[in-house]
Amino acid sequence: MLIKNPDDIKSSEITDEKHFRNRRMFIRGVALATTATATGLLYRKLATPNQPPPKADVAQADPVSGYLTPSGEKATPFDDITNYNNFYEFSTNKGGVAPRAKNFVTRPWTVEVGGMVHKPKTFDIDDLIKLAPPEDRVYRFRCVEAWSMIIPWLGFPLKRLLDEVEPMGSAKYLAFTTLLDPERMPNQRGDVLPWPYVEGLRLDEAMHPLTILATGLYGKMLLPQNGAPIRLVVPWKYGFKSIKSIVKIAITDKQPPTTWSDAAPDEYGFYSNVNPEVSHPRWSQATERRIGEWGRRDTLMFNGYGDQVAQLYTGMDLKVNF
Ligand SMILES: Nc1nc2c(c(=O)[nH]1)N[C@H]1C(S)=C(S)[C@@H](COP(=O)(O)O)O[C@H]1N2
Ligand SMILES: [Mo]
Repeated sequence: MLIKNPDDIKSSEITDEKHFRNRRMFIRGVALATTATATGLLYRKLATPNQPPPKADVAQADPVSGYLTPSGEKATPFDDITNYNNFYEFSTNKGGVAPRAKNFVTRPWTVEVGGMVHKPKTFDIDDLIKLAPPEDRVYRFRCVEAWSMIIPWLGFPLKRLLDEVEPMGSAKYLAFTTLLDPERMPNQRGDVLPWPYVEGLRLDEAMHPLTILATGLYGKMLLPQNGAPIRLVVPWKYGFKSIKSIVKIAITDKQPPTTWSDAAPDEYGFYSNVNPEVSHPRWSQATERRIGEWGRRDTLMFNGYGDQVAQLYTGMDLKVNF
């Protein structure tokens, strides 16, 4: 994200994309040549390396075409969502995350929720999933690097977890932390970013019904590259707010630090709402490249979720609070 100049970004994206397209074509070819059952098996195989069998294996009408946004946009293919990733703990190369994260072990796993709450609690991931069974949510996803996807998440509203721990009246923010374990996340031995990765939300943003904790996609458990076993999804914000492999959520009354705004405060703000009118200092945010499509689309204010979320920012100057 920040280490490259715009020209490098272009050339590396092109290289990336070439490999990634070839691979996609290959997988498409295989999928076309096999039956629906075999395709199902392929997904099952992809979804379970070194993990227990998917518990959230919700049957879906058609894993390839059955997922649409309410406005009818088709989900990005599974293979794209699981092979074009940002997850710097494993690799800074989008095509390199999936192979490097393949053997990441996500059980046992706990999420510690504390700070300014009446009932602090450490949740075992599987208890959490039982408590808040994930449901399908097909969301637009927009990375700050100006590409986008449509992702059929399996997740539950973050509010459900907050209701369990009962935030105090004076609480205002949430601070999220990713696992810190250089043995399991090899890039944490280097210093491309300060570790662990951290993110934050205002409490009202966290309570919004569109804000979810995702535990799967395409009806299957999350693969490591997408942030297994649990990651945040805030569809009206740039992708880096969607912190992966969360181990801790602290409720506080102070705006928490966030990894990208600490690393480059002029480039990444705390709010990071998708906003076509506020450019990144090194590139425009007015358009986006939808993965799997040719050409570019206009980026929508709040990533198209303005009707639902604009009121959270009434009276705020979004050019200052970017
Ligand atoms: N812990 C952690 N979370 C992270 C990142 C990361 O490097 N580390 N990258 C972020 C960025 S920049 C994006 S765009 C999304 C990418 O999610 P995806 O690879 O599942 O599409 O994850 C976000 N969450
Ligand atoms: Mo991103």
